[in-house]
Amino acid sequence: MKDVIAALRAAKTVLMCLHRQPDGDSIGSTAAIALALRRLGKEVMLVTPDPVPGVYDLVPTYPEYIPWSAVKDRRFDLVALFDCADERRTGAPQDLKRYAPRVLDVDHHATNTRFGDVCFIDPQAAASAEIAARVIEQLGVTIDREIALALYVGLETDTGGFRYAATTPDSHRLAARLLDAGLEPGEISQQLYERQAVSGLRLLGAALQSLRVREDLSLAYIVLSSEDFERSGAVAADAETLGIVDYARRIEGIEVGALLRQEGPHEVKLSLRSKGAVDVSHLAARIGGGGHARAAGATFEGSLEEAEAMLLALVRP
Ligand SMILES: [Mn+2]
Repeated sequence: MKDVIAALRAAKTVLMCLHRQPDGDSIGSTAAIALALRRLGKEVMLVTPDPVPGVYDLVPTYPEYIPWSAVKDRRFDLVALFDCADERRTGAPQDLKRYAPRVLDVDHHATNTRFGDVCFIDPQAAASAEIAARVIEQLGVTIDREIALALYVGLETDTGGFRYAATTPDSHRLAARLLDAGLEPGEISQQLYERQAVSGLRLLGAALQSLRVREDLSLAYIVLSSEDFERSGAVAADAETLGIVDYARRIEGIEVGALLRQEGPHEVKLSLRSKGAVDVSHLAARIGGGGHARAAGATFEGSLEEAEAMLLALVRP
């Protein structure tokens, strides 16, 4: 942690990047650090490999994200990544070293590849936002309402509203401190969860229709094809914000829930969720993915049918 603080203190210009298909924790932890660094007079640029879903427009830095193409040949003192498990997840068109002499990698994914020059990985943290809060404190920056809001979005979404097993007393203590900074939890959940587009619910309908249950494998899975997205009018990020894969895990007697989502004619995204008995990060790692023990993912090259066969082979003991 001392090295993390030193790296951030030494940098005057910082490039911060979200991970692919950015979620609340990627956006929230990165935004909080960016705001804190600006309070210290530093220049921070925010880049994203994929569009930031509109549901996160409550995060103060929401209007600022630029694509990698807009970074061009700019050089910075530091590239800082929070919640990004490996370098490929940044979607950077060039090696990160082309943008800055040093790369900082702060994360809570146990499968983090430690690709930075300075790394701080704490798999005990329920969200990268928890680590970001510690970093901000050690930087000596007060957690004001704006920073608190960014951290809360990361913490609330990555803990599934403080329901997931990774949630600790520290998560709740941090939440309490963030609320003390003037946040209204009811208002935030309404903005995050009660502004649903009809297209998303139609996608959920298609998802539930496709649900397949394999009791022999303690597996339930959902299959979403490109046509399901076209017909519903929903986009890939909707599957994430709706927590579609969680519906598969909810079933009694099922240990592993999965979602197969077609990205293109030859690409399928696999999301895995476990109740705890199976470490799905190990399963995902076997096909080049990663994540946490109870939530992991991977990208599969092939058709939906091939992906389905792969999934069944993967969970078969
Ligand atoms: Mn996270």
